[in-house]
Amino acid sequence: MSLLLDNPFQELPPDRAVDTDLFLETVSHIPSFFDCLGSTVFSVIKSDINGNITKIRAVYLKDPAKYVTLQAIVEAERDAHGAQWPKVGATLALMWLKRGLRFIQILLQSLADGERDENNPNLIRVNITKAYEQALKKYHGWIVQKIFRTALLAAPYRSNFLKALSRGEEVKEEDCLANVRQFLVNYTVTVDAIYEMYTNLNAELDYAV
Ligand code: CIS
Repeated sequence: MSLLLDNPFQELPPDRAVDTDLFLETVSHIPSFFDCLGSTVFSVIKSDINGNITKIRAVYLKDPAKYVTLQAIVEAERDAHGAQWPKVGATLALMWLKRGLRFIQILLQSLADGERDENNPNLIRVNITKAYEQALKKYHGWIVQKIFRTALLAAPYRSNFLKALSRGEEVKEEDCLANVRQFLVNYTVTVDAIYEMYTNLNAELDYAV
């Protein structure tokens, strides 16, 4: 069975509001995936994503009825924090988490679209580099860009990556990519909705770390 389809994102309602509890439950399955990638460099990324999720969950649990959507959290923090906002609390954690989610979206879409380095068809560096350049690079100074280059060298082979997405089972590449495409439908809509919310609320920042 596909790891992705075991933990699918749900279809959004017509107003495209993202349910906080469902969102947190779904993204909580992402960090453990890094353990199958086989290099300690991924533990830095795992811990960053875990930290984001933990921070958003801590705010949500203070008042689940009030924070039923992600937008309710971001708006409540805007009203509570004045000039510090949006570089604060769950608003900041979600700002970074959505960038990691966009990275995953572009990487998976690129694989599903069959983009590959014809000279090295079993490498996924072209797909990873595309995702990095579009989702993260502009938010990274040279030290973090160096971590990226190290992670790129430690990236799994395409065949091993697809196998990990299939829970270690031998699944035909076409079947695995079909699962990826199915997973991407609601996933992409959700990530787009979070980006749109940040734009509409003027909550996006472009500083680099
Ligand atoms: C397959 C190989 C992939 C290679 C990936 C290379 C990626 C790029 C490497 C960049 C290194 C990043 C190291 C961390 C940098 C952080 O400094 C930076 C800024 O952090 C933020 C905090 O998050 O800083 C803020 C202050 O300025 C705050 O401290 C904030 O924390 S807060 O607010 O919570 O306190 N962070 C980043 O730049 C984000 C980096 C995200 C990188 C995401 C990379 C994802 C790679 C995924 C590869 C695997 C894809 C597999 C696809 C799906 C698997 C899912 C399986 C489970 C299914 C679940 C269903 C959903």
